Amino acid sequence: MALVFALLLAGPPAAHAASRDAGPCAGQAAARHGHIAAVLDRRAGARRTRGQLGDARADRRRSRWHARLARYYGEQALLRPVPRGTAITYRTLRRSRALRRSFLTGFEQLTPENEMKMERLQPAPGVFRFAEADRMVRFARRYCKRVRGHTLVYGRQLPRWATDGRFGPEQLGFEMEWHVRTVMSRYAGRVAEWDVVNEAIGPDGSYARNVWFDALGKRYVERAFRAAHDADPSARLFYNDNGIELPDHPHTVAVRAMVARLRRRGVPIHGVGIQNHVSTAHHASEAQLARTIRGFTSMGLNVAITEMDVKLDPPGTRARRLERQRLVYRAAARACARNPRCSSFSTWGVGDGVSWLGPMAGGLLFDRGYRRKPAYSAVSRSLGSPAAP
Ligand code: 9MR
Repeated sequence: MALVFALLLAGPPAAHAASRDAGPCAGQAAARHGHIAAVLDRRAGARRTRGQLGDARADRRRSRWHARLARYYGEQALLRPVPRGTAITYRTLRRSRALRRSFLTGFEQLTPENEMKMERLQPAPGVFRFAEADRMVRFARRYCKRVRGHTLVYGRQLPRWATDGRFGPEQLGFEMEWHVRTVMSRYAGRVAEWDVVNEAIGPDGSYARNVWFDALGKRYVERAFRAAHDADPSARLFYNDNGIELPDHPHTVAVRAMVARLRRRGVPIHGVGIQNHVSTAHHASEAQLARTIRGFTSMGLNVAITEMDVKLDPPGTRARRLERQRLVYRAAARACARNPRCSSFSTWGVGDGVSWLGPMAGGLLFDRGYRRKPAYSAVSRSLGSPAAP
């Protein structure tokens, strides 16, 4: 307990502080935190001198206070080295009280699953619809949860006007930058981290064909990042991709080469999101994922695990498959937690009933009835537990 308290007071090591900030209520909570700690320190000091309270008891007392304060502000991130995140859709957030409860108690970060994609935010040229995204951001901030913005430039989930050929390459480039600027300016100061470009590279390592690449070539990636940084210079800007868990896979190698080139060119990119959609039969080991993460962090980038799910593959009883799933999740959480530049760990949905893979895939941390599965505590423990209440 004394050790936990000492660590809390000392705060995270410098590298962690750079990549793992404490979230939307950090200032407020930290001020209160500091004040209470000082009062308790004085009291404990006085008591100690009078010989009424031993060090261990004083520490236990202060630890309890810290935990209560953190709960009071919903600011688990202050105590938790790596925040846990999840994707949520607006529809389920509104409809399901069980989902809200699991989210509020089980996660520190929210990613709107579809509500910040271009087809939703800009259904007609110049016509922006922010209502649902706004409500999700407000909801998250009310409970001191961070928001990961997802995603500004993506080859899918595009409005018809962007793909029907009515705009030539030059106009499309302008529209892309205008979209990035408009969305980022709206959420500046409220959404600290964005997937600026999503899935620009294909499984064979070449650039994915999409409307942006076809119109602008590979330079569209750089243009998107520069526009994003202009609109909100304080935001952390990520490139996010699927299928890049294995360090030597052609896809991963190509993404590494792309972000290295962007860095050399002085493009403002701060991190890489590893989606990590895997299954109990096909997944990276802890050592492999750790090597992939290092491949990016050694360039000075942060990494986030952004969309993890672990589909339950046959064979075996449900219990056996859940155990295999627990180990896959634990390996990924450990690989992230052991690298100080791995800044968050997200699943793509709260519970199996709302997964994009359908209710039978069973890939998330909560089951269809929002009960915690074995993988839940493995992830939480691996990411670093908050002080016990
Ligand atoms: O979960 C999203 C699902 O509801 C959408 O129908 C789908 C459309 O492509 O996109 C899903 O989210 C994707 C994410 O935006 C990017 N990485 C892959 C995710 C799963 O397909």
